[in-house]
Amino acid sequence: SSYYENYHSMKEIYHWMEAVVKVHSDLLQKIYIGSSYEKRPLYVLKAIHVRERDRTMTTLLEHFDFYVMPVINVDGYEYTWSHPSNRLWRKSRSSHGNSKCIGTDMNRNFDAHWCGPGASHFECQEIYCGPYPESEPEVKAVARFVRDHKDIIKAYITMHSYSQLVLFPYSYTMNKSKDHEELESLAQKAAKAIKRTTWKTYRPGAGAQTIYLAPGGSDDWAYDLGIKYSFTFELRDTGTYGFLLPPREIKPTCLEALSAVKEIAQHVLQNL
Ligand code: 0X9
Ligand code: ZN
Repeated sequence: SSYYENYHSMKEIYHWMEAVVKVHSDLLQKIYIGSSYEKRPLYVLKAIHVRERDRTMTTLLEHFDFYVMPVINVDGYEYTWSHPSNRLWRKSRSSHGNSKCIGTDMNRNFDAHWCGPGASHFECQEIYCGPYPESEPEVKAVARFVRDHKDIIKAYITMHSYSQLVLFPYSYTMNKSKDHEELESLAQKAAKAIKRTTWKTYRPGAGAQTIYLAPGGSDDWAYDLGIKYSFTFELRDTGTYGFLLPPREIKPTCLEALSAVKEIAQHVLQNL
């Protein structure tokens, strides 16, 4: 089975990034945006507009560059491989002060109502917000990259698992954002695109109203920075395998996620 039908170690992912930018040097660039707590490099891939076979992709790539960061939590991800009994490790691998527990929840560490209700100040919790906003070098690197490009970034999408949801701001408050209606209808369109692609059902909704209050997330932070089209995809499945999705489901999950990304990009293009 192919590369895209399996999970890979960090080492393999680094080699893959190196290889794809080499093979597709005319359409891909690898951008170094910083390093992790354990000093691993953090990369963003930039897809440059070129002629494509797929008609909608061609149109979209004519108008937009796509920046993709395959892995933000490089240390945590590596740890799930080197310590297989911790396959479900969520947090970073940083240690602050003299705490007996390791790791900060990166999706509670952005500067968006940081550490309000739905996050924890306690280091041993899975939703530990860290000692201060952007305390994690990985979060700081992403925030800096997005901040530095905020005038050219038209949409921000962060991929998580699991639950099959298309979420939009806010997650830090139950209140609706000022773009609630537009984002809700766009999330609905994205979910419909997924349905057409693989027949899977994804539910659209504002984060706090749909799942739970969760401050310090990258989507809310990007939205408040002025990036209106900000989404979190919670990918497959709905609980049968949960975080341990079988490799055979990776490819269809990518296909349906891509169809949702295209739907969002087309909407952005119509509303430039
Ligand atoms: O809780 C989270 O960070 C996300 N769910 S997960 O199970 N993948 O951890 C949901 C994120 C929704 N958006 C924000 N909380 N901002
Ligand atoms: Zn997540």
